[in-house]
Amino acid sequence: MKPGLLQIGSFPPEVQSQIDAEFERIGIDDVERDPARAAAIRAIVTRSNLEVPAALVERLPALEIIATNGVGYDLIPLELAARRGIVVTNTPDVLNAAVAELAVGALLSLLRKLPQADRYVREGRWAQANFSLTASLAGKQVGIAGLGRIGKDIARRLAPFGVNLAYHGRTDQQLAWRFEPDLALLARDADILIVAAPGGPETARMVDARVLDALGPQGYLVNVARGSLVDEEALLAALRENRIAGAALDVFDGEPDIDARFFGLENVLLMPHIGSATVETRAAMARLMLDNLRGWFRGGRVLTQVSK
Ligand code: NAP
Ligand code: 8YV
Repeated sequence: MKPGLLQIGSFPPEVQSQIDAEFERIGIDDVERDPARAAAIRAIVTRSNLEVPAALVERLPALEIIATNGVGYDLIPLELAARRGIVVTNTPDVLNAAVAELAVGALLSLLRKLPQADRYVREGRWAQANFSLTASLAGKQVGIAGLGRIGKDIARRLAPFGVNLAYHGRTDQQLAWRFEPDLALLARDADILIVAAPGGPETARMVDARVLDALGPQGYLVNVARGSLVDEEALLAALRENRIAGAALDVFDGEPDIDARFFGLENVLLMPHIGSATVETRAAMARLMLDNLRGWFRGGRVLTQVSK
């Protein structure tokens, strides 16, 4: 008999057909209607940008594993899972390159104003006057908040551009790059602040008005982590008043329904949470997510368990 599975979010057809071949999908409506159906659910599959509510987990007495298609686990009730002995898996490392590529691409796009330049040409304005000068990446001071798997991949990709790198986190990793325990000081010394730390209560609003003011009018912010790490009111005000030079944002509070005030700002590059969204990377993530589920149900072993 196939194990019962509850799915949160949607997956591409090729992934969906593998899920459906190996599991009996039980819908959320069934959980609400029928406690016996709820009691047949042994696995949850989800995506890291969607919430797994604690109240839902409470209603699934036979739940053994939550497998997320993503590295972040800020929207999974980890403590409840640990108390219940529910295994939680994610998909680390296989997405580092894609997220790092997006961070570097977004940064270059922000500095060189590529969306504006594209619009300039399309609107026929080139023949009237040259496009305004933009900012170089070479020689800039770059601070990375959260130098983990993705942060290091970003740093390694940025180094050949001739930047000076420093990082912030809870621990000095004794690397060649300078460690800065105070985020505001990292921002003060940086031309570019890149955020790549996990979401959750510990990092909530760590990029606040103080940090943005420290970054200053010549400073750029790039966020490929979670919207929750940035105080969006403070960011909107800083962008509007040109107290920072610009921002490139892949993640937002309340996404996908983001604050519409961003749309009116020219100094912000907006992306719809696409850090890991390449064909190759999403396939690798889905493979790892499925291998975790298979490992659990075939032998009680998973490949990439979340441990906090
Ligand atoms: P990771 O390897 O766990 O790295 C996280 C880094 O953040 C670590 O270096 C850690 O260093 C630091 N950190 C943790 N708590 C901190 C705190 N309270 N203050 C400051 N730094 C802290 O994680 P990863 O695999 O690189 O992923 C990072 C995050 O990227 C994910 O959690 C996810 O939210 C986001 N992400 C976004 C996308 C996207 O599509 N935009 C895709 C994938 C991932 P210390 O332990 O020394 O503090
Ligand atoms: C996607 C992510 O949002 O891995 C993460 O933490 O944020 C992303 O890769 C998504 O969860 C893909 O399913």
